Amino acid sequence: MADDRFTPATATQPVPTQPRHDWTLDEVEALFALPFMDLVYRAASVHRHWFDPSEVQKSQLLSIKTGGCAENCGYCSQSASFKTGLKAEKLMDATTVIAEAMAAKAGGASRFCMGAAWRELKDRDTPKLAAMISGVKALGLETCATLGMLSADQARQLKEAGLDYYNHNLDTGPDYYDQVVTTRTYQDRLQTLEHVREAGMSTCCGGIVGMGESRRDRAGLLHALATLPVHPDSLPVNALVPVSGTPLGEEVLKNGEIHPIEFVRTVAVARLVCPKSMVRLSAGREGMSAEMQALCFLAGANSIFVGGKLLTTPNPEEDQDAALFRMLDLRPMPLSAER
Ligand code: SAM
Ligand code: DTB
Ligand code: SF4
Repeated sequence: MADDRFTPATATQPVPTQPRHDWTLDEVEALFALPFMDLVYRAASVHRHWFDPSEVQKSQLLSIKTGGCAENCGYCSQSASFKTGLKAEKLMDATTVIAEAMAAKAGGASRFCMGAAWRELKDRDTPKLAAMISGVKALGLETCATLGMLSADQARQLKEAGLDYYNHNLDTGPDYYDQVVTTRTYQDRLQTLEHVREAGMSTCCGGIVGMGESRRDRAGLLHALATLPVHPDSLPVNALVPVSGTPLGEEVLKNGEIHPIEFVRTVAVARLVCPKSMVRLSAGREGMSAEMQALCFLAGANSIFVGGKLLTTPNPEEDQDAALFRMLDLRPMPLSAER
């Protein structure tokens, strides 16, 4: 009897798995335009070449300094330029931060990220940051911080204190960037990333989807990331959390959010163009169905932020994520020391 199985074209062509740095913007946009099933199939194939698809890293965030920020990022609850009703708070003590990190570890997090609403780190705050970082590192957690722009020297000091990753996002594609923020340039961001790499730290760099940008802009963001001298070790894909009072949040509240399938496409393309990066399904999970998150994990996302709060906005509660992990047979990625 003849074999009448259907063999899709994607199953007969090998999916390239090796990292590349010579992507063109058109090539990245062409990935977005693949038939959805082919795109997810390819991304899932690349994902399982480099990672165990059943493991998802749990990362916990803490806002160590909240609000009153001098930048005008049009999505952000913490910018002093917008009335969002957020109460500003000063920099936390190292002991409080370390106690929070212990609780995060007890809850199963293997990574702890400290975020401050600063345009840039000030030298006078660096010793306090160093004390926090070394205390968190001593717990055996992977350490990450996001403190705005860094000088080369500050980056070295943070590395010396035990900082593994520095998060500094490009946020969007270069052509849409001036619709998002005007107080910091794309070049400023690239320079901080260079300082982070030069200091020997891993980079965590991604952006936000659903700010009214076009698909070409989303491709522009991923193209910018995939053509960096070193791919980001960690690539957060945030879905805009619309905050009332912010210009971009108000737009989304009026015009509606990005379609979930387009978001999944973005995750899949991120996996394809930066195959070895940890792709983080970051802000915006609170509004995502379990099915949408499952598609994101299938398409290559392998990290989430856990705990009921991100920096200032809500995130799914622990029991909800525990149920999600059970439902999808996912395991939390162990601490690197336990791997
Ligand atoms: N102030 C530092 C900076 O921006 O460099 C660090 C903190 S900032 C909150 C870190 C990142 O969170 C931003 O670059 C942005 O990508 C993301 N983010 C902030 N507000 C968001 C929102 N409402 N929705 C989605 N992502 C958001
Ligand atoms: C990133 O790209 N996403 C996280 C982390 N880096 C610091 C932050 C998301 C913040 C979401 C908005 C808020 O809670 O204020
Ligand atoms: Fe400040 Fe960061 Fe918010 Fe921009 S994203 S306003 S830099 S806290």
